[in-house]
This record gives sequence, structure tokens and C-alpha cells, in this order.
Amino acid sequence: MLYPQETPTRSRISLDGFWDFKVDWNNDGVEAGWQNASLETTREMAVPASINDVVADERVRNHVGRYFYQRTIQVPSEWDGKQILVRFGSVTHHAIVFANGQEITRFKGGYLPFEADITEHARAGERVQLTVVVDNRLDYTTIPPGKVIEHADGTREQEYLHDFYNYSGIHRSVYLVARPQVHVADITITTDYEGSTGRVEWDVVKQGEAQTTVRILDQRTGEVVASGEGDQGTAEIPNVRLWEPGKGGLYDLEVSLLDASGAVLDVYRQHFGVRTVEVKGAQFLINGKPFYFTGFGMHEDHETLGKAHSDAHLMQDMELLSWIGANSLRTAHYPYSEEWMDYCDRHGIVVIDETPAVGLNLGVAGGILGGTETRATFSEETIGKAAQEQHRLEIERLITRDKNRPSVVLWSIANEPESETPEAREYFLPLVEATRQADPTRPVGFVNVMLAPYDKCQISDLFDVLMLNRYYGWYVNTGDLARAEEGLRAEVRGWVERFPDTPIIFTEFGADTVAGMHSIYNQPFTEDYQVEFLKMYARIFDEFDEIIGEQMWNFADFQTKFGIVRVDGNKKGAFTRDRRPKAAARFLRQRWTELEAASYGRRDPRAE
Ligand code: GCB
Repeated sequence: MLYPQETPTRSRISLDGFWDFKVDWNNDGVEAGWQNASLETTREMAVPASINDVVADERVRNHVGRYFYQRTIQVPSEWDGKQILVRFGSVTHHAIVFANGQEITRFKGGYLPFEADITEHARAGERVQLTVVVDNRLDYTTIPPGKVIEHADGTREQEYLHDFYNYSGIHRSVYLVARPQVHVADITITTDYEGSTGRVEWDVVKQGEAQTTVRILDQRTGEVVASGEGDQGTAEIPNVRLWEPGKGGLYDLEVSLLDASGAVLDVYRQHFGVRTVEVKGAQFLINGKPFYFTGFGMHEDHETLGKAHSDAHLMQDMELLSWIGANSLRTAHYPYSEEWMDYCDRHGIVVIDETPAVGLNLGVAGGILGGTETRATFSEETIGKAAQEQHRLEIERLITRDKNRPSVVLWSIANEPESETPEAREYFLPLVEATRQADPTRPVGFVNVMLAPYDKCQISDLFDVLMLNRYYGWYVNTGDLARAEEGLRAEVRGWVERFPDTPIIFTEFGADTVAGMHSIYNQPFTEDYQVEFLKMYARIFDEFDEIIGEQMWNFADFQTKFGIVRVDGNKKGAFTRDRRPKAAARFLRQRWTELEAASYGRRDPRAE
């Protein structure tokens, strides 16, 4: 789905700011027709923001179900004859959009964009009342899954199977968009190069009849470096500047639609980069060079904002990544904002792009996270056909959104699902195929959980890379790093023997650490222990050529639901939640800035 742009033929108006807001306590506001009139409320809600941490009312924070947002907007008179849409970056987890009381669209899936076409209701020069119903409920048909527990006293509780707070709200920017009736609906760009010549292939999907022309511009100089015609075509870029990790390097593909007289109907510019990605033996090659991933599994998570996007907060995280010498990140455990991904494209940050499929594992949920579910993970009563279909949609939508991004080098289609059972294989086989069909150009992986090591996992052979989350020295061998090291080494050997030609990325390894706590002993939760823990992992990483990446868990401390294993959230960050470094951050900075294997793509904030 294309991002809204200002071009000679398109306009957008930000709808961020305060909206009227009302909690739908009984989840029957739609049936009662709240969308047909002005909301009876004195509450407001900031957009973008998670609802949960900005309200000083525990009942609102903990409400399970629907919230109403409303706002009256003015449609510019110059927009006469245009298609008019409201475009949401993400609404977590479901939305129903009404214009003047009429239902326009429903969208299920909390981390990807969608549009509501309100052309019929939005007359140029007039006002339109927009109502958005936001629903935070997770069940076994949603990705991520969850379970709503109805208590005898009528109250509801949301159980969920993942280790981050179930923030809800309008999390990313909302735009009122005008585009021509005949318009560019989608663009797919694939690239390659030979010697110094770049090759670009485009595929334009358009709405309506028009002639398509294409120009390729160098974003740095603004110079036109190639051009062509037709919905599908190829062009060559002489003396191509490759997109490189740590550097970036973008071009724009400018698509113009023309009528028979040559008048311009629509213009859209899609950025892209020329680079290749390939898994070869146990190596991960970007532009033919072995790439070693350093960085973190991250979260979109901040005090006050919750999961909402903020440019300033994003930029601070990215600056800290540079400071620490990291070259990559994983969008654990859901797709991040488009602003985030654009930043990575511009600055050469390598991304493992993850779907919101987290918590597909009732074994883990019942263990560490203290859930109530005792049934099988994959079954028609739990995660079955409906979830699998939603999962497929999430994969396809993510690829549709991010397919042109040079920063994205690998799809992660799930985090720590159950993978040691035949049912897991049945569940994943069609999803892997769907991923490869939607994007034949990038490798595909999933993130493997400790409960399914090399001799138990039944799905690893379906993927191009092995991504492992391991907690030796934390969830097992707690405080005993010597035994943890033995266990970790033995397991890596097992993987390498079973899959000698597959690269391994450690996508998680971490220890909860309370900033400011110290000990001369190997005492869990201290800053000292976190550093010793990381040193032990580093020894193993350096021992095996097959290990081609280390992404520590987590970049920063983050909020989770309450639980006896979480004290105000998960504390495995190298930084605190307010982004102050723990001792681990200094250790990683030294390691990653000196690590020869990770020199390709290392970001130097001082290089201009
Ligand atoms: C994991 C999960 C991650 C958790 C982490 C932990 O394996 O992938 O979401 O936060 O462990 O800290 O337990």
C-alpha cells in the first residue's frame, strides 16, 4: 500500500491531534448508533498515542473492548472530483470507520496501514464527521492471538501470549488524502546490477485508463538517470550507486500517468535502492559481500506514548544504534511504522522485518507468562484455520507495504511459534509458500524458540536462515554461566551438524538487569551479570563461522503486562526505558565497533 504523498496531483492533510473520545464500556456503542451523532463525552484522546498510559484512570486503561474516536473534518473545496480517503498508519488491533454515520470499512490487524474511501460522503468544501471505533481484543482468530476471559461478575480480562503490553489506540499518523480518480495504485520495484550498471524492473498497477511513463532520479542529486514507458518495464542505471548497509543510497522511481493528449493525470514517487541479497552456504550476502548482523530485537515502546510513533523518539533510538556500532535490527514482534522503515532505508540500517505472529505457542504461554490455556497450540479450538488465514494476510500485507525497501533483507514470519509438532509443520508449510510467492527476491525465516532445538524442530528446513532465541544463563542455568556456556555450545554444534549450509543469526539472548544494581558475584539482575552474560555469548559467536549475526534482547527496557516475573516490565534492555545506557551498552559498543566481521555496514555517526 502506497504511503500518502504530496505531488502535483495528490494532497494530504494530517488528522493528528486531539479527537473526541469515549469508552464503549459495554461494547454496544455501534448497535446504539453512537456513530450517528456527536459523541456525548468530555474526554479527548491524542492521536497518535496509545490510550493506556496517557489516561489517569485505571478502568479506561484496562478496558477490554471498544473505544470511540470522533472528529469533524473540513474537506478543501479544491478537492472537487478527487478520490478522498482517510489513511491510517495503524490502529491496534481492529478498526471500524464511519463517515457521517455510514460504515465505510473494517480492518483487522493492528500494525499495518489501511484506507477508508469516503469520497461519497466527503463533498469538497463541506464538513464530514469521522468516527473510528478501536477494538483492542485479541482472540484465536487474530494475529497475535489471545483470549478474553469473562469473569462471573461480568468483567473482562484480556489474556495474551506475548511478552509486551497490549497497548491500544490509533498508533500512527492519520491523513485525509486526495488522489485523482485515475491513479497509481501500486508499484513493485526489483533491482539487480552487473559491474557498474544497475538494472531496475518495475510493475505498476493503476486504476483507470492511462499511459504510464517512468523516470528514475538519484535522490542525492535529483538527476534523472534513466526513463521508460509502460506498466511493466526495465531500465539501466549507468555508474549505479548501490544501496549499502551503513550508508544507504536511494533512487526514486517517478511514475506519471498521462491521458491521450499527454496531460498529467497522476504522479507518484516511490523510493528504492539497488542492492542484492543472497543466502549462500552459511553466509548472508548483501551486494555479494558477507554481512554480519549486529544490533537488537527492538520494540516500539516508550513512556507515555506506549506504542505510538514519534519522529523524535525514533530518531533517538536510531542515533543510539549508531553510537553503539550496530548495523541492523529486527522489528520484534510486529511491523514498525513506515516512518521507521523509511529512516532505515535512508540511513542504511539493515532490517529483519517481522509479522505480528507472536505468541503462537501455548506451551510458552502457560509457562513463563502464566497463561490459563492448557489445550494444544494448533487446533480448531485454538490456533486453527481462521488464525492461519489471518497470518497469511498479515504476511502478504507486510510484503505489500515493505517490498520496495532496500533495508529489508529478510522476512521473519513468526516469533517463537510452537515448532516441535507435526501440526506446526502443517500450519507453516502453506505460509512459507505464500511468503515466497509474494516475494521471490528475499530470504525467509522464522524465529526459533529454545523449546524446539535442532533435534526437535520440525520446520527449520523450510527456511533459508536459522534465527535462534536463546536464554542459557537466564531461563536455564540462571546465574551459572559456566554451565550455560556448555549448553549453548553443545546446542550450536547440534544445529551446525544438522544444517551445515545454513547461516545462524542469534535474534535474542538477554538477561533482565536493573540499572544501577551491582555485585562482585555473578548475580542475576545486576549490570555486572548482564555484561558477563554477553561476554559468554560473544565467545560462542566468535567460535562458529556459521553464526552470522547477534541481535541482543532487547535494545531498551519495555512495558509488559503485570506478572511475577516482570517488575514494571521487561528489563533486558541494553538501555533503560528512558534510553540511558547500562554497562552492557558500553560493552557492546566496544565489541561491535571493533568486531572485524561486523565492519561491513557499521554505522559511523561522524562520517559525513
Ligand atoms: C522471548 C520472546 C520475547 C521476550 C523474551 C523474554 O523469547 O521472544 O518476546 O520478551 O523472550 O525476555 O523473555
